[in-house]
Amino acid sequence: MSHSTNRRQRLASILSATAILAVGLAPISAEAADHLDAPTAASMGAADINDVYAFSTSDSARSVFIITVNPGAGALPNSTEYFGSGVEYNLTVDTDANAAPDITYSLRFGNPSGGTQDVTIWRNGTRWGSGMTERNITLSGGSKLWAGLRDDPFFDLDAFKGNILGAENGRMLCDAQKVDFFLGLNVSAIVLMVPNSELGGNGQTVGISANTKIRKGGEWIQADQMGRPGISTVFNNRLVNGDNQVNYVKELFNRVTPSEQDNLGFRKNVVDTLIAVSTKFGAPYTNAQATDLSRVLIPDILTYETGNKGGFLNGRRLKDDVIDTLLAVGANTPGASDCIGNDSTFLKSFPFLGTPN
Ligand SMILES: [Ca+2]
Ligand SMILES: [Ca+2]
Ligand SMILES: [Ca+2]
Ligand SMILES: [Ca+2]
Repeated sequence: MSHSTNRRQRLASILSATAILAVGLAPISAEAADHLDAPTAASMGAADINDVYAFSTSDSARSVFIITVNPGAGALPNSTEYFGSGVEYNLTVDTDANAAPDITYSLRFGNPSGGTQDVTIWRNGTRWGSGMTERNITLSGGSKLWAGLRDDPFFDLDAFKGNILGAENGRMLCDAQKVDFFLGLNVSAIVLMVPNSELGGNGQTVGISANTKIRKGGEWIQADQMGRPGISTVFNNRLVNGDNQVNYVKELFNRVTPSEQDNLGFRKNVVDTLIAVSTKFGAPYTNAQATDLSRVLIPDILTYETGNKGGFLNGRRLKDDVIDTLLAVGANTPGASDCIGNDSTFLKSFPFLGTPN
């Protein structure tokens, strides 16, 4: 398939999604790792976290954290190619396994001007550095920041949602279409690289989570949050919440902190989904097995051992096929796959993400 044909098909697919989003008649079929995961987040791409990554550099000396926002940046409705100037972007690190942040990196952006934006980063409330998007920013202590437009490293969740969760999008695992919805689309990305000494040294297990906040009535209100990929999308679903409740549940998930999730019933959603999906695959989990797994998945925090290059579930590398992993876990079926793999070419060095499409 030529590049231009591919491009046209992509645009056709985007246009049909646009129509769905515009009229709001059908469930959004494109919600992915955490792209477009709830109505409020989907209505403002700049505050809609798509994915969170945490991985080791090849020399195991530094750790890289990435947050992507703006699903289909500039191509899908409600998204732009810029960060929101009224949005706070936070990446939190829990260093003592109590699900409460010990380090918070916060970023804010100025209005776009000439294709770039001013960016400022704070560490635990203290201003750490500033610069411009689309270029490297050197921070004290050997850390580095980059923010700007990049290729979306995520690959598909459409078939998982259709086949497994009954999202009525007509997709089946490994079907003939193999629509990789976010192929050829961009995101706005924040890339922060820190020496492992910043996180307590090598071999430290830390918990990573991201959230966005928007300014409303003089206060910062949390608009989105995520840790591991697909947790809200996969486990807060129609199957276990019903059509009427599902959006309420997804909105609530985005507004609370990870440590509040268990008490609010989100772990029960995980247990119920694990049992329903594994039963569908003829390999049903017992209640005890599903409960054990739910204690790993909630609170929704991406655990990562510094210096460990193993990849998901240890942190998350850009190329990791996290949807296949979630499928295998959900279906209690090792090796299960949606037959869609990584579609991006990554840089070998900072800022690692592929160049924009
Ligand atoms: Ca999101
Ligand atoms: Ca903590
Ligand atoms: Ca979310
Ligand atoms: Ca896959």
